[in-house]
Amino acid sequence: MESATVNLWDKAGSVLEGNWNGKYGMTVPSHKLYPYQWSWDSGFIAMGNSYLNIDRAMAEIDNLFSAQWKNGMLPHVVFYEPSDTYWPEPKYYDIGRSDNSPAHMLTSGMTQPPIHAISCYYIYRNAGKHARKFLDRILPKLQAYHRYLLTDRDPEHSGLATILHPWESGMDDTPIWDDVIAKIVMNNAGSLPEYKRKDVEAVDNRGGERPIGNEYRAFIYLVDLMKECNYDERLMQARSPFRIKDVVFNSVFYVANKCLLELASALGRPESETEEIKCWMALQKSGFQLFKACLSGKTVYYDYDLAAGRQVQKLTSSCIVPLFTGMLGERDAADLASMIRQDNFCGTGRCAANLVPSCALDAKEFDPDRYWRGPFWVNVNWMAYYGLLHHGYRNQARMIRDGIFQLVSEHGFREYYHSITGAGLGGKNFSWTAALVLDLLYHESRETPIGRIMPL
Ligand code: 9WN
Repeated sequence: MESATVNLWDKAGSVLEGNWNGKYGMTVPSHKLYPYQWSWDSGFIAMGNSYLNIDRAMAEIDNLFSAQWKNGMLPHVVFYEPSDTYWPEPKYYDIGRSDNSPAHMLTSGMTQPPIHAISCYYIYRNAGKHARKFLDRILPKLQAYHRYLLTDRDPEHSGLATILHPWESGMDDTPIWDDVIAKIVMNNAGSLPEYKRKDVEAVDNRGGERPIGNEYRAFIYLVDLMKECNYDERLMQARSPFRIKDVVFNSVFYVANKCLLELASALGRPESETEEIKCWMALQKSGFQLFKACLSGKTVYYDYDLAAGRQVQKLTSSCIVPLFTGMLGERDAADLASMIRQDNFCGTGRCAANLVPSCALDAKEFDPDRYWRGPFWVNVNWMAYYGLLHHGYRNQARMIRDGIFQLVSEHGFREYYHSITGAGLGGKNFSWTAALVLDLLYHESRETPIGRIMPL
């Protein structure tokens, strides 16, 4: 590696080191702002640590899964000890209302994108025999999680899991659900929950880059509704105004199933398990038709709002993420690659780097510094990178990778970046940004696990 990249490698490693919590065997996303263990963050972190410290990578996943619910649900936050810098606090979720919740731990009552089988595939490729025992105990848990997502979370048998809260997408305030949130606010005018937020104090929020007050109140309204339903899946789906088949969640899920299948075959799991995964993948593949649409003669993918019975046709970074699945035909992939090159995404020269912003530049909702409504996020661009590479768009993929390197070199390992100025925003020393930079740096010279899995 050249000295600039060695430098980045070391810096990324120290971010993960600094965020590691040895007492509980997990890594926080960023001190103060996110003081607990977050599910998909830990998935990305384990990928990064699979290059640096395989025992930590395994502990990260083991500890997260020790909080798995009895129905297979993997919670999006695991609370170890109280912190006064984040709200909702551990007890707010009151998970004892559900018979499925673990008795020994405090967790949230919802999930996040199921990235973890991909992380376990990284561990398997990078640890060899050392990971055997870990994989033997984690595979049944992964299988149970995926089964939950395609049964309890897909009563329609569509092959697509439904999310019941914006936080489950990991892209909290994306414009995709503005209409649903607006309806919640309108229908509950004057009665939305009041509380004291801590996230706005934990970051310098002068620019107002966190989700705004009404959005946050609607988020808490939805948590309260889940509690009222005692986290009963059927009841939540019958009563919730927020029921979305989300493109990013389900794209990640498809790749996770690819990895799970590889792992199950490599470890000699029973045929009933590998067959089950193959059936899921076939169903998922046909399910993706629900997302497919045509925009000016080109294929694009949109979320589907189950409650409204229609696609949400908004141009955000989610639209191009199906490239990451590797399941698309060459024409559809070409359409998405060209969309990334267009003026309203990477093409204008208006942006600080050649990266995909979280919302199209010409959309009325575009806001370059507000959370998932315009800034650059490294994890989504990491997905675009591998998707482009898989479909043969090598130069375009390199532009994305270089854009990420440019931002972290100039502005540090931040949670997200202003898409016009490149300024770092949100949490500092952000773990998944560091973890995915490690993966991209490694990919410079050698094949990475995800690079191997994509051709499947
Ligand atoms: C709510 C931890 C998490 C990420 C999400 C990101 C943000 C939480 C919040 O932080 O969500 O889960 O309080 O804003 O949107 O993707 O996992 O980094």
